[in-house]
Amino acid sequence: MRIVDAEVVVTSPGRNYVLLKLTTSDGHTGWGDATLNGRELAVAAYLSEHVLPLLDGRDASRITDTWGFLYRGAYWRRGPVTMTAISAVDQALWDIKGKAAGLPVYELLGGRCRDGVTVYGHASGAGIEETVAGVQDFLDRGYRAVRAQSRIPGLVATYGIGTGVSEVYEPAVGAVPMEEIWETGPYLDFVPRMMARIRAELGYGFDVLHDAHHRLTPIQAATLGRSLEPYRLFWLEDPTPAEDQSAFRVIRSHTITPLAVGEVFNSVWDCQQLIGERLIDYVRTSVTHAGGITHVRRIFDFADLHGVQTGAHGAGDLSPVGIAANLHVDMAIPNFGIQEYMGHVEPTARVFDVGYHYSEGMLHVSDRPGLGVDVNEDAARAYPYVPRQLPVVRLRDGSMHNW
Ligand code: EZ4
Ligand code: CO
Repeated sequence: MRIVDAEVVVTSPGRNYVLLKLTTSDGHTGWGDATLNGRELAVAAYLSEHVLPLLDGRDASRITDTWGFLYRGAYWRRGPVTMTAISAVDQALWDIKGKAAGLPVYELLGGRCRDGVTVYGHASGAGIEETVAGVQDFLDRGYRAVRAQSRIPGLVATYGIGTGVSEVYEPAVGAVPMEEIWETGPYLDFVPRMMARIRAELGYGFDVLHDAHHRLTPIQAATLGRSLEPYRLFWLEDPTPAEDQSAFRVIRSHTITPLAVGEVFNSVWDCQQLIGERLIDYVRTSVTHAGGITHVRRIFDFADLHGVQTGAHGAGDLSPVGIAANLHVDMAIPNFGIQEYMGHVEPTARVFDVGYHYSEGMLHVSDRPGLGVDVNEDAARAYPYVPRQLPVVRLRDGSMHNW
């Protein structure tokens, strides 16, 4: 089973997605997600200029060997662009292996450990009342875990807030990013009041999550974590910029609020200390950005050895192919915690034939062979790439901060 064709597909049905399609000599096709939000074309070029020429004629059944060939063979290791590109090849090869075997990928990973993948939804609002209503709306739709984000009074824009109730935020179209102003004081005052209202009005019979999106210092994060303890969060996500791993010793020594980190990580080396020292409770690496199923499985096994559970990134900037790849891993690992699920904007369904479905707080993978997501290439061509930028953040005095 040789790779005889490889193609990069860039499409923008509401958001930009980069996909890799591999075809084998015996007629199987495999799809991989190569989407890196805001830096899409770098991965597309890495693949088409540096990876695709190496794949021609390779044995498609040798997934781990191909992973090592691309990782070690580049000499320049790690980094989001490299690891997203390797991931796309890895996903496509797992998709092919499943199709060749006539089995869904989770069967090849050891079979199902659970009935479905518990997901959390994204509630947001222009203030506390709207956010409480947004959480209630998710509970009404069967979710048992909801992330709550609200606009902060006094701040013009806040991370995670769409234009209407629980509408997901979308990156701005154009070559120049939007600039937002951030103030930590009002945020630290607001979030505990929001969580108090959520618990007072909706009770403790569901899980609530929150994403601080890298905005705090370690001691501010410790302060927030401690003030949220009465509301028993499922997790506080990304309280500080995640590359500073020892910062989490400070946070951890002050609060019992569970911590989740890692959507921006692309290898096990990014979270070696966080997991090895048990400084976090959930690791958020995704198949798409952390080297594919082959590498994410190793991260999640390493986490399991240290009592850390998984909570893979699943925002709308991951294509349905990448989400499906995460779901197959989620089904097959013992230390699954939760899966992020934002869904996709409407035109996405015209490009992707998505095998998984949502029901009663869970996503269910399909039993189609492989990853179970197909791509309509004619439809994909109808949505050409649109430059989009994630926002950037400054403090009141004009200095740069973290979005
Ligand atoms: O900001 O995926 O927890 N989810 C998140 C996401 C990220 C985007 C960045 O591309 O933090 O909303
Ligand atoms: Co996040």
